[in-house]
Amino acid sequence: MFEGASYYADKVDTTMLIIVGISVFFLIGIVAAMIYFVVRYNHKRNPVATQIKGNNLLEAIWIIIPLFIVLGMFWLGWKDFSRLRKITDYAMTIEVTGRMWKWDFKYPNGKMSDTLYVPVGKTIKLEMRSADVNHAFFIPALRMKEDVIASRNTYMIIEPQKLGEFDIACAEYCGLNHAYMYTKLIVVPEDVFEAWLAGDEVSPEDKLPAPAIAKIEPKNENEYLKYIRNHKNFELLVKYACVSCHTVDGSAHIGPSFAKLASGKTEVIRDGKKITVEIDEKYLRTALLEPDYEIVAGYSPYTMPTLRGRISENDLKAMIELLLGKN
Ligand code: HEC
Ligand SMILES: [Cu+2]
Repeated sequence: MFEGASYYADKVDTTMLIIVGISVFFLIGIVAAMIYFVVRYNHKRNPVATQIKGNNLLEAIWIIIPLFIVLGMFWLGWKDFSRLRKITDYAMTIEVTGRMWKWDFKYPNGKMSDTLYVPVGKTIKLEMRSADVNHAFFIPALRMKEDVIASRNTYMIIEPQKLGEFDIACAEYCGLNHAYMYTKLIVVPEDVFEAWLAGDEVSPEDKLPAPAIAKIEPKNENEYLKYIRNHKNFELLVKYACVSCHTVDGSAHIGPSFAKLASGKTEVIRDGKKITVEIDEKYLRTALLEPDYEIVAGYSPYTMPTLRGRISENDLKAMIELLLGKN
C-alpha cells in the first residue's frame, strides 16, 4: 500500500499518516470522554445538573490548540506541494491530452504514444489539456492527481525515481467508457528512453531482440471468419468488448471487420503517410497496445482504446494467436 515511486510520494504518505494519527488520537479521546461523561453524570449519580456559564481560559485553549494542529497539517501538505509546483528547470515537457476515452502523450520531438514513457530520475512537466469534457489525470504510485479541464491548460510535475510500470487512471467520471481510461506510466533508464524517443519503435521493450515473428497466412475472408468464430479463444474478443466495434460477419462498423485481416496485409497511416504493412505478431501487438501508432486507412484515430493495463500477457498472447490464424 505504501510503495511509492518518488520522494514526493513518500512525503505524501508521511503527511497522510500524521493526519490519520492525529484524527485517531482525537477520535479515541473524544469517544472515551463521551463515555466517561455518560457514566459519571447520568441521572442517578448526578440528579441535579450544574449550570456552567462560560470559561474564557477553556475557550481560548480549544481555539488555539486546534488552530495550530490544523495549520501544522496544512504546512505539512503545502511545503512539498509548493516546492513541486515551483520547479521551472525540468528536463522535458510532455503534452498530455485526455479525450473520451483515452490518454495521448506527445513528446518534444513530436513522437506520440498511448503509454507514458519517461526516463528515470528526471523532472518532467506534463502539460495537460482536454479535447472534450473534464477528466482527471491520476498516477497513484506518484500520489498525484490533477484535473484536466476543457478549455483550460493544467500541468503536473513528476519526478519518478523508480523503474517500472505504474497505473494511470482517469479520476473524473467522464462518460460511458470512463473505465477504459487506464494506461501505464513506464519508467525506463535514460539511455533506453533516448533511443526509443529517437527511433521508430513503439515501446522501449521493442529494442530487445525479437523472437521469430509469426505472420498471417493469407486466407479467404469467409474461411478466416469461420475459423475465428469457432476458435477456442474467440471468447476473448467478447470478453474485451472487441466485437462492439469489429464485426465477425465481414461488415464494417466503428472499426474494420476482422475479415480484413484475412489477406495478411493492411493499409495504415503512420506519421501522416500511407503504407502497406504485413500483419504479423508485432503489428498486432502494437495495434492492441498502442492503437494510434498506426491507423487503418479510412478509420478514425483516438477511437480504439488501448488494452495496456487491462489485459494479462497470457490473454494478450492468446488473442494475437487467434487473430494470426493459429490453432
Ligand atoms: C471503440 C471501438 C473499438 C474497440 C472496442 C476495439 N477496436 Fe480495434 N479498432 C477500432 C478502430 C476505429 C480501428 C481502426 C483505426 C486504428 O487503426 O486505430 C481499429 C483497429 C484494429 C486493428 C487493426 C486492424 C487492421 O486491419 O489493421 C486490430 C487488429 C484491432 N483493432 C483489434 C481489436 C481487438 C482485438 C479489440 C478488443 C480487445 C479491439 N480492436 C477493440 C475500434 C475499436
Ligand atoms: Cu476521463
